Amino acid sequence: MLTVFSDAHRLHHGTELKDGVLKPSFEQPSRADTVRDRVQLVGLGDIIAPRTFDRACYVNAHSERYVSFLETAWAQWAALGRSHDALPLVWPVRDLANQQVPDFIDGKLGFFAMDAGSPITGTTWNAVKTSADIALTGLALIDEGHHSAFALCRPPGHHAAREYMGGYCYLNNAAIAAQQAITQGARRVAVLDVDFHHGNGTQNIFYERADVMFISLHGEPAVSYPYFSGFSSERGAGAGEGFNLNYPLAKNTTWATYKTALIDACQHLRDFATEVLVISLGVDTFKDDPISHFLLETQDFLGMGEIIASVGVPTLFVMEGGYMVDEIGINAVNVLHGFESKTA
Ligand code: SP5
Ligand code: ZN
Repeated sequence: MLTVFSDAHRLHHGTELKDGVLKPSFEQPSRADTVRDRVQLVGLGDIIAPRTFDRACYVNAHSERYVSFLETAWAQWAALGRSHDALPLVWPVRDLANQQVPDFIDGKLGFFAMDAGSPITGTTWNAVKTSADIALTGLALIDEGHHSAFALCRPPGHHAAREYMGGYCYLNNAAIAAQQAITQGARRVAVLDVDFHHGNGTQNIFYERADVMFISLHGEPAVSYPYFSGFSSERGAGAGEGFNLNYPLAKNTTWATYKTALIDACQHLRDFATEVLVISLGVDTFKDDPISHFLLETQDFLGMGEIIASVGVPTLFVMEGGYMVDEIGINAVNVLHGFESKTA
């Protein structure tokens, strides 16, 4: 399996509020480098650089004004003499939800963000754009006949919705790739999200679509970020009704329970007759992950890849979360090895 990777991810390293204190983010550059090192060590396959894509490929999954905001936010922030990470501090909740975009950067940041977990620095956009290009390059490989590819994206993407960032995510790499597959002629595409956190952004982007199915397995909203989405009652709307499936799972979920949900999800993907499968591959379901509370073991990730292979279609793996830096390389590559063991 080919891996698409770029050093440009190191241009993004920000801060986040942890227990009320601003600290270096859990989502740090060593994550992607650790996964890359593991890919190399076990000889998964060649590691290639991303191609560059037209801006229109991101505007397919996001709105024009949101992409423009991401491109220009730092310049507006820095013009005020600010040098620390740009972070929002007020949000358009419920009765404050006027849909007018403010002119001032502090208002813009709140309008286009779901939380304060996605800091913008002077070099963030460069890393974000390259991360999306990595996913699009992976999709191009699938289009050119590869049965699978690994888009080693960083920053991650699945919390980023059509018009907002959040949860360390800016552009939704998996959604951009899925939309690109549709744009290039696929009739049915699916995104299966195995990150510990609900893929609220991907759900948002495809909620009213019957041509892109979205399925997510994640920590139940009552006790898991992002708290406000991921309920099993969220099943899509309009033409998309029935094409969005959520599997919220309890705290301390182990492989036995997870596996049953995953097998069920994969049956839905086969029933849908998806032509291309995009996996939002987070490995923060690992038992020692510092911000999550599932109990998957390292060998369980092999089983995860084997079950995903049972869908039997060309599959693009897109890196999302996973914060136990020592283990994320082993766990992510185990999924890929498990997949290959059932497809070679
Ligand atoms: C892509 C991805 O995995 N994003 C995750 C974003 C999670 N952000 C909020 C984390 C809050 C964690 N607080 C838990 C404290 C545990 N001691
Ligand atoms: Zn996650």
